[in-house]
Amino acid sequence: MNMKLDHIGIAVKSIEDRLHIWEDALGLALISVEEIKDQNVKVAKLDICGPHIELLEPTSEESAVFKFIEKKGEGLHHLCFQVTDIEKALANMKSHNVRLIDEVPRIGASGEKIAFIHPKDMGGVLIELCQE
Ligand code: CMX
Repeated sequence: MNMKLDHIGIAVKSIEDRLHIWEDALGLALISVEEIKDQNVKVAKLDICGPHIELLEPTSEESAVFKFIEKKGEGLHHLCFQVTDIEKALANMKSHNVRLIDEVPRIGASGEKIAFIHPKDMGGVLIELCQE
């Protein structure tokens, strides 16, 4: 299946407090900072030549990222892979008994199709699939 890394999501308590490490100390270029209301997160995108890093700051206690930080602390939250046929990719995972968080793709912030796969069936790593 045709698949490439789209982004790496990293949970942070505060983008303002953490951005300088990634931008100034590591030297990554900041692409944008935006709020994704339906996911209750603020996202800072940093360029890594192709894929990007997303710093994810929870904007409410309802946020999956807030819960994650409460339980595990800041750190790697998810990997997102770009696929050419998201429905086919989800059907393939289901046929391998992998638990889907989204049985049907939803529409992401930039209008792309996205779906999350449960970390418990992925060796503890939350996976997002996206299709432009
Ligand atoms: N990576 C690895 N494990 C994770 C995880 C993550 N990101 N999030 C939760 N887990 C683990 C928890 O540690 C917990 O494990 P234990 O049972 O061993 O304690 C288990 O999964 C269940 O977690 P929970 O805290 O009880 O939370 P829920 O079951 O309510 O929700 C999940 C977990 C993954 C289904 C939910 O977070 C979800 O639907 N995530 C997808 C959406 C999302 O993460 N959105 C934020 C990012 C949005 C963006 O990038 O735009």
